[in-house]
Amino acid sequence: MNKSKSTTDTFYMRRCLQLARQGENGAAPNPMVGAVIVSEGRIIGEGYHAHCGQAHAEVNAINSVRPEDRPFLQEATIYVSLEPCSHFGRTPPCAKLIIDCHIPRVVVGCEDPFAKVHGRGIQMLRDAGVEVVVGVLEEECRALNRKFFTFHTHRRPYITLKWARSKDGFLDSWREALLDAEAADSLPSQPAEDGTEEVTPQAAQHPALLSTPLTQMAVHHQRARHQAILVGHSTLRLDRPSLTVRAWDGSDPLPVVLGRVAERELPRGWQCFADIETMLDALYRQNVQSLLVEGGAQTLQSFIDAGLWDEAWEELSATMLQSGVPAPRMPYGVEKEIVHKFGVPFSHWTNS
Ligand code: AOF
Ligand code: ZN
Repeated sequence: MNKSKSTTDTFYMRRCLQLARQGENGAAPNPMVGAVIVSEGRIIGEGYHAHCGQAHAEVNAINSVRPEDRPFLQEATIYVSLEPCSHFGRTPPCAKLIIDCHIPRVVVGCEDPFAKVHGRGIQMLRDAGVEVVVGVLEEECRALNRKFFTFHTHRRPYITLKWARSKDGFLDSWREALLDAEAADSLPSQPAEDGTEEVTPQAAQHPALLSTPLTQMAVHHQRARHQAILVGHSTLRLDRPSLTVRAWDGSDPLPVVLGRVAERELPRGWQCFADIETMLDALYRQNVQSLLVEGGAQTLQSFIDAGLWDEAWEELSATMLQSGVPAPRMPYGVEKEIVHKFGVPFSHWTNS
């Protein structure tokens, strides 16, 4: 590839990435994908994958070409941030559409890790005589769909850990703070006859200690970006969290509890698993691509200790709690950055 061509390819691939991000609220569990059709230095079509189950980026880009520009398809290049699909899923294969439209050149950001595609789209195009360039802005294209890539590569949901830490290093955990104090004695919860723990209804919906309208927004924004959400059984028992998306627009993630909970104590629609591995496997089989773990301390620590996490967010509150459960400990050597969301500071770790 000569230099000027590669600069041009990078330029249009950046536009694909920009378009792909428009699918941020609707594409999951499908990846965000953008496509641009260029003829003689002129963009004649653009599209992105907006909603899972609806048209793919290439289809939208091709459909956006005006009738008078359609003859130019035969000499155009189509740029796509992800390999065009080769399978009949909820929609027909994009590689076939590109071939049928006689587009002679395709520039692909990165290969699709999905087993049904995974190189077959590129092969299908090449077999039909289409010139295919693969790997333009590859890292950016993969990073954009980190959850999708993790899910298909590691065969488990992408795991995000989240907690709030007081200025003096304690977890924002009303129940655990209570347990830590004498108040624990007065909690009416008793082990049930079958050995599982009963839910304490008196504890329902107690507000988090460090919560503010802005931190609420940050939490709910994050919930809306995950397909499932998990707490440990003690948190369910003592906190009765609803785990819904209220302070942000988006659908509620699937609520999951880890540990033993009596069937009668399991809220409707919740799934319960005895251990992390079983839970990850079950969610994978249900095509749940992302999981947000919200506590408590022991549950978060067990994910960290098992190395089963992809990203962690620690909300840094300015409030002192004086006592309680220490915040989870991240492994040494994992680089931390400070990120602000809605003006709220967070420590952020990425597990590479
Ligand atoms: C593309 N272009 O814009 C996207 C692709 O069920 P379907 O038919 O929507 O297919 C979903 C799969 O297609 C998804 O897992 C991923 O492999 C690919 N997504 N492919 O050619 C797109 N979103
Ligand atoms: Zn497709």
